Amino acid sequence: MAYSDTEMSSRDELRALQDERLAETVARAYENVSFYRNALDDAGVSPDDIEGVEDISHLPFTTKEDFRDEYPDGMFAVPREDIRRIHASSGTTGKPKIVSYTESDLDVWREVMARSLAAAGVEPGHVVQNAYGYGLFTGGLGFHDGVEELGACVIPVGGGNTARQIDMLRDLESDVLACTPSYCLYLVEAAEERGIDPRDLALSTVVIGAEPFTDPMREEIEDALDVTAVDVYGLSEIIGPGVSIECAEVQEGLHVWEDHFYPEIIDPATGEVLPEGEEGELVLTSLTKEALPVLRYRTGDMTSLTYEKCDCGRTAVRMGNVTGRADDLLIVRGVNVYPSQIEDVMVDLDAVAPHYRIDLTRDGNLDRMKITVEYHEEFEDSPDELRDRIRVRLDEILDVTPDELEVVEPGAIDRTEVGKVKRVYDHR
Ligand code: DLL
Repeated sequence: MAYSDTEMSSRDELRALQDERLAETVARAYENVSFYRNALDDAGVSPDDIEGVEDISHLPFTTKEDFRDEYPDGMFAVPREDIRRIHASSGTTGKPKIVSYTESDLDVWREVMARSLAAAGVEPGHVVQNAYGYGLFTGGLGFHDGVEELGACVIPVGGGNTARQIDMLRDLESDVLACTPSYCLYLVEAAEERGIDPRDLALSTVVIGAEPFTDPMREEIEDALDVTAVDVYGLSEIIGPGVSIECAEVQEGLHVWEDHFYPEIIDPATGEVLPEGEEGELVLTSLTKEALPVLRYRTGDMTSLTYEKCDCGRTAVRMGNVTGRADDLLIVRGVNVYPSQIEDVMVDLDAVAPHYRIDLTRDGNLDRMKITVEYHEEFEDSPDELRDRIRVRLDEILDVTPDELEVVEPGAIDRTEVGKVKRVYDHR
């Protein structure tokens, strides 16, 4: 069931709202943020040139580097006293990106998160166990506020604390679990170790996001817990979780809340806008943000868009699941490899557990790729034979074969209890 009427508004109504909001956002950013004023002046664009989304491609892109260069608050568009909250997103390198919210921004966030949860099938009265990290990460508080806004009950367990987490799931009969896909799989294992069959838990839905996962990984989660696993997407620079989500009814693509965030897909190499259906880098523009308006932000996330009507009745455009980022690309001996390609073939095999790591090293001038993967608890054949099977499948899809492929016993690969999982270790 839709949370708000806006979700069903006609494409024409939506477009009119976007046109109006984009023009306002550009004017506000130009007036209040010297970074945007300079960027638009350099591009020879005046805010008056932007009458609606039709004109958006005249605007320059904003990048992660811009956020870092403007650290800590160079991108803020309101005075300090109007800011009610600050979050930060720490990348693997460099300074964190600092993001801020006015009261009105927090209202928008609560609204889009409540819509997202409703789309995932969460209802007032449900108990939602929130295992996203609280603190500077946007996951914890973003979900927390959305659950309360929807009128459901939130258990703010946060990340980690796995033993207590499992007790809560069992004793409080949580209906919904919100966490990263990798942590969800870890909870399954930890429950089994404690003699609890995860399928006996009351859970009906898990809302997974914050990191990429492939379809076989999702199937593992759905099977192990007997739930519907719904993909939620978002990023701190735009708001946090709640930029888009799958509807539980159809689960084919994530509805982008387009009255607040305008999506485009570009060719990451040329910056050219790509037509509907083509895969490229997602670019997002905030349409209502006050504290931190963001124009044409290059997310680095690879996906595509479809405007086809969804059977759930929501009119918002859908983006495909993000299985990788433009900068995930590994170049091994000159050949392009995406980690998601490797995950897709390996995890699809029943004998393989959804835990793996990829290590890249350099031997003289030569790149070496090692893949380590776990076999499933129930797997009883020889790991050597499994290794040969995986190798054949990898050979079919990759243009470069791993130099080493190790099949290890269940539990041998380190698990991530807090934060986002890391699967690729580039030691080169
Ligand atoms: O991860 C916000 C979030 C919290 C989303 C909880 C969903 C659930 P950041 O830490 O700023 O924000 O990281 C944003 O994470 O650009 C993607 O690369 C990745 N990401 C987020 N959601 C998904 C998803 C939060 N559903 C970055 N699938 C984004 C794949 C995702 N990648």
